[in-house]
Amino acid sequence: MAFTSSQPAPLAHEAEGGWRRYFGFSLDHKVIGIQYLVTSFFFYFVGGVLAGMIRTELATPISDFLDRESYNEVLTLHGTVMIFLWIVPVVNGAFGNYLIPFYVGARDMVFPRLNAVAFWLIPPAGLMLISSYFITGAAQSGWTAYPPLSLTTPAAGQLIWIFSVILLGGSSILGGINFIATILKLRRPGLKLMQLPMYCWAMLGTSILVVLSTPVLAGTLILLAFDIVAHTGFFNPGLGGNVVVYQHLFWFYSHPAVYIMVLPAFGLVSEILPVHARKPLFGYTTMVYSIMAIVFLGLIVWAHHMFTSGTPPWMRLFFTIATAFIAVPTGIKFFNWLATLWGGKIALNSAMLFSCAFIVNFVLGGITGVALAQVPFDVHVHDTYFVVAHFHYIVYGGTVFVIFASVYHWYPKFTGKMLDEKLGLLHFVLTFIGFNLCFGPQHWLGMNGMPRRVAEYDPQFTLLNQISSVGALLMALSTLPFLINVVMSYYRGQEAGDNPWRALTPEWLTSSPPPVENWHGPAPHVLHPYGYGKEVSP
Ligand code: HEM
Ligand SMILES: [Cu+2]
Repeated sequence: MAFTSSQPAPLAHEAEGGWRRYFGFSLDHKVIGIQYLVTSFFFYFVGGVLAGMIRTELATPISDFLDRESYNEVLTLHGTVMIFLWIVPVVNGAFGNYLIPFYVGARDMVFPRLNAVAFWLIPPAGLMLISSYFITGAAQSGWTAYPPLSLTTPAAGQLIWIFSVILLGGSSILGGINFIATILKLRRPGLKLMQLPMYCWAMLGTSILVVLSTPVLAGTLILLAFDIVAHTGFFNPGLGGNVVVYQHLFWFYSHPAVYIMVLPAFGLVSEILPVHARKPLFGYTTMVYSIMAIVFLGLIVWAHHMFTSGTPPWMRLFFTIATAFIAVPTGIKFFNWLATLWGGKIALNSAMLFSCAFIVNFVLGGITGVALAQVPFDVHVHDTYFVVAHFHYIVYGGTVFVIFASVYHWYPKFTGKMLDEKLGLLHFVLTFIGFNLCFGPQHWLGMNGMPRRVAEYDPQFTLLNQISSVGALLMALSTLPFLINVVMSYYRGQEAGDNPWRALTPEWLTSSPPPVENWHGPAPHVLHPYGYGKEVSP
């Protein structure tokens, strides 16, 4: 393997395949990126239907639409699908595979076959997980699978869940290795790390987290499987095991996992804002250091999820302080984005609207996060709807908004067609209102004591739950203009041309969609990916 320059990847046979390539074992990073994108959107809709079932159940205080067991299954599937089959693959696999080779000036990822294998682990894992609901009954212990619950609920569904999550984790690790190697080793000669577009740094940081933490999850789940199948008792107090050990191991992965879901989104939004504000990305160097600080701190804050698990006082103190520290690099990035917008020639198109809404939602989710890191407050709202509100502001208000912004931004590159801006605006308005209606009231529900993960609740919580369910309905409706837009524009959309946004990053300096070898000639040497408003040529 030539590690030094833009290697001519084994692409020769790719050119002939046409649309069939998208259904087979393609080695082209762009095809794999789109395969990830479409697959994860499919699972997003599955997860959305499950969310709709949860919200329908919660529209009334009694358990009428779903019985308790089914509610637990639906809840577990919703969380698992949304995390492992939607957010993680879409922000890493889809955009990472499509964009990273362009950004480093290469013609493909460094390990194209590994790349394809990583993708092809996802559909069987996802289908297996979903089908467990219909065949054996799905897992019921939530996406966290805490023992002893995961040891006492029906074993078949739990084991299928474990197997699927391990496959998905494996996919993520293979992808992470590929991103690290590609960014570090496949840059075109002369391109320095500090000249890379910010998404590369975000993906480098994220992939370091993936490679360090995902194996811990896989190992933990293997131990859990042994406990279920062979009664080994690692986590079973009845057999001398320790449930808190499981929590430590689980959160050693799952706190970094929130950064695995949100750092790439930071990277994507850092690409989108400068283009549509016609300004350079503010504070490039501080952005890079912030990402790396988040990676480091992200690995040492996990026990803030365990303040009610009998953690000793010194541990509570350490994890509170470490968590508060994370707010610093995150705040730096937030102010950098604002400064990027400040005084810019802002085009208020769909990509920009979703990006700005991301900033707003994410700040709200960040503030409730810092609040949750304070032990007295966390002890009060732990396992209540406040937590549900907090993380949906991060994962939905943050990451999902950026995913939509990214689709509006890169669709012209993927397809050669523009998306319709009117439908985009409708999609944005419905999503923004629906999202805030759905998750805003949950802060109050949580502070007033409504526990999460239950199908029934005290009737005093009815009104706010109904508002929340109406919000969810609006969110469901909001996907209609989006879907119509994506399909219609593909056939009837306005031609995009190569570079409709007059952007400077390398994926725009080629045709739309790009040729198999990414550029017709040599890769462009982009030294100033954010040189907007200045007298520089890319
Ligand atoms: C499409 C809009 C969405 C709606 C209406 C929705 C709604 C819900 C509801 C009502 C719960 C149950 C809370 C509880 O009882 O603990 C829940 C849980 C959860 N949701 Fe969502 N959600 C949505 C999107 C997402 C997304 C995009 C993610 C991405 C990561 C996500 C991740 C989770 C997780 C991790 C849980 C916890 C599951 C568990 O406790 O095992 N949700 N969601
Ligand atoms: Cu955390």
